[in-house]
Parts: sequence; C-alpha cells; structure tokens
Amino acid sequence: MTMLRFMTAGESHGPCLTAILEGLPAGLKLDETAINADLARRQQGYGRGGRMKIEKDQVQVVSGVRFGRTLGGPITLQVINKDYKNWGGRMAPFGEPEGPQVTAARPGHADLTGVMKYDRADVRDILERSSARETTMRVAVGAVCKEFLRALGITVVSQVLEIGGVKADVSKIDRTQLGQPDTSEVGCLDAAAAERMRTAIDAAKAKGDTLGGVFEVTVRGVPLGLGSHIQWDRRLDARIAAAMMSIQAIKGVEIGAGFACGTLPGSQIHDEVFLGEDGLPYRKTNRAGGLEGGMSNGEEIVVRAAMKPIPTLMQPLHSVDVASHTPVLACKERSDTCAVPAAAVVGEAMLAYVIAAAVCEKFGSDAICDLKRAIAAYRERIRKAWCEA
Ligand code: EPS
Repeated sequence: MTMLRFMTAGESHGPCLTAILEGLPAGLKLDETAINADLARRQQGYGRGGRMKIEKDQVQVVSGVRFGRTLGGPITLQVINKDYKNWGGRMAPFGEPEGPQVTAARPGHADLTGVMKYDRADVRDILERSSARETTMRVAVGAVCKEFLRALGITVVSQVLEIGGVKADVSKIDRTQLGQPDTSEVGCLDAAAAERMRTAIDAAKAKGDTLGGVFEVTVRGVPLGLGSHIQWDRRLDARIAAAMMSIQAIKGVEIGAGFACGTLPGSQIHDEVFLGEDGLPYRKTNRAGGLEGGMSNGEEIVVRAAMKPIPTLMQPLHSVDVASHTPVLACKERSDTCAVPAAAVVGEAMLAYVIAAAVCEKFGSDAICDLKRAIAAYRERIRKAWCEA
C-alpha cells in the first residue's frame, strides 16, 4: 500500500461527490482557488453537453486542513451535484424510485456487464457510478497533489494531440506554452489543427456521433530516482500506466516514444548520455519519456493516453434490453460529443497523484519542512559526487 492514497465516492446524479486523500505531509499551504480552477478546466472544452451548463463544480474542504495548512490527516473534499434537485425521485437513498427503469444497455459502457455481475434490474444502478462524473473528485485530489508538487518545484501540464483522427503537428507546438490558459477550447496548441478538431466535433454532433482522441501529460522538475527497478510493483512506469488506464474511456497508454519503440532500431530509440560542463550527465533527447528501469531519470515525464469516444450516442447502436432480453437500440439521455480536453485535465490529476505518492515514499511525508530538506540533501549528495569528485 502506498503512503499516499485516495478514494472517491458518489453517483453522477446523487446528492454529492466526495474524496478522501490521506498521506500528504502537514504544513502544506493550500487554498480552494487552485482546486476550483482545475474543476472549472475539467468542465470546459468544445463538445461538452448539457450537463455542464447545470453544474458549476466548487469544492468544499471538510477535513484535514486548518486555516490554509494541511494537518497531515485525511483531507476530505466534497462537490455538490446541482443536478440532484432534478433527480431526487430517481436517486434518493431511501423510498421508492420514480419513473421508468433504464433497461437498454449502451455498448461500450459498464451497463451490460455491470447489471449481470451485480444482479441489478435497472441499468441506472451501474451507470450512475461508472459515469465519468466521478473524475470530478480525481481532479480535486489531483489539484491538491499539484499544489504539493508545486511547493517542491514540480509542475504538471497537458495538451490534446488528436481528436477524431485530426492530429496536431507537434513540430508546430511551442512546448514552453504548455500550461497556459486554453484559448483553443480543445486544449491543442497547433491552432490550425485545433480549428479542424472543432469542425470534426461539429460534424460528429450533427450526426449524433461521438469522438475520442489522444492527450499528453508532462511533468517537469521531477527528481531522478522516483520508483524502482527492484520489483514489478515499485516500477514508476507501471504505476503511471495503471493510473492513466484507470480513467474512464482510456484504452491505450504510451510513455515517451511508446509504441514507436516496437518499430525503430535501438540507435533511434535510446537517449544518448553526455557530460555537461558542470560534470552532471544529461541527454539531448527524451524518447524514454523520463523513465528508465522503472525510475524517473530526471528528464520530463511524458505520458500519452488514447480515449475512446463516449458510448452514449444520440444515434444509438444496436444492443439488448436487460429486462425483456430482446434486441433494442441503446438508451440515450444526453451526452457529450467529445470529452478529450476534459480527460486531459483528469490525466494531469492522476499523474500528479502518482508522482506525489512516489515523492512521499522516497522522501517521507510527516512534515513538509522535513520532506523539502530530504530532497535538497539527496540532490546535493548527487551533485557533490559528480561535480566535486
Ligand atoms: C456521462 C454523461 C453525461 C456527462 C457526464 C458523463 O452526464 P449526464 O448523464 O448527466 O448528461 O456530462 O459527465 C459529467 C457529468 C461530468 O461531470 O464529467 C456518462 O454517461 O458517463
């Protein structure tokens, strides 16, 4: 079990969403502004649907923080679902449900397998928890982890590289602009590609279809040596892949050159190492994505994830009715045409959590002042060995 852990609770149309994050050091400065800013970023993006006009996610911190500083105990975060007032009759914890049950399972969602596995008659019993609304709390947790990392000089940023087959030209992207407010509405820094992405979303929406895509998350300022080559479950790349894959609708994860590693020869994949004037080793390329041997190597950590299109189609696919066991068209309430820009914000949160957990493991996590000193001493030990030997 990692020293830093979190759990979320709540249904998409239930009264509220909750997360408990435990294991961050005491003394970390925290305020709600940074958390609410990331919650707002997750709600934006071209292609979002009607639900986002109802919700304006705002966090309430109800434990673990006192007058703006963490106490070292569990931090409880809560977001009220504004839509619950329209759903009380269908989502109350007690009483009798109003309205018809949902029985038409959506292909690509947890619906069908969920009702069979959990022995439920109403697909709503499954979809309410499997919904990506749950990522609200991951983003809240991630925003706290990002504040922790920021205090140590580590930053987490993201960009969208592809939507519905429209790819950004990475040679046109100025990576120094990563992390700036998104003016493209699709989270893409290649303006021409962003325009084509918005057109593709409009076209999909007009057809009642949905679009997936690819986003990339970068972590800067990571000390070398997080994670370990020693054991499979201590490898940082493995933990990163699991965390990204755990995000709803993610079907592929790449680190650095990723799948190209299976195509190109070693001479074009491995990052050569040189000695700098200061005596420290450095690399001119980063095809390893900042990870070698299951450990951070001090370069930027670069992770990409592929998101499948949202399964709720306004032009529904063929499926089955879970009550009558007859062929039907899948259910449709409302949906988002594309949520890739939102998923990129969730990706930042999950990567921030994994890096924060690895930092706590390596450097201890009782008091932030001890942790800062431990990192400084570790960096100094390596600097001395290479620069003064
Ligand atoms: C979702 C369906 C839509 C999305 C929702 C995820 O919600 P609703 O059924 O209320 O229209 O908007 O995402 C969110 C609410 C969110 O906050 O991301 C689904 O079926 O997964």
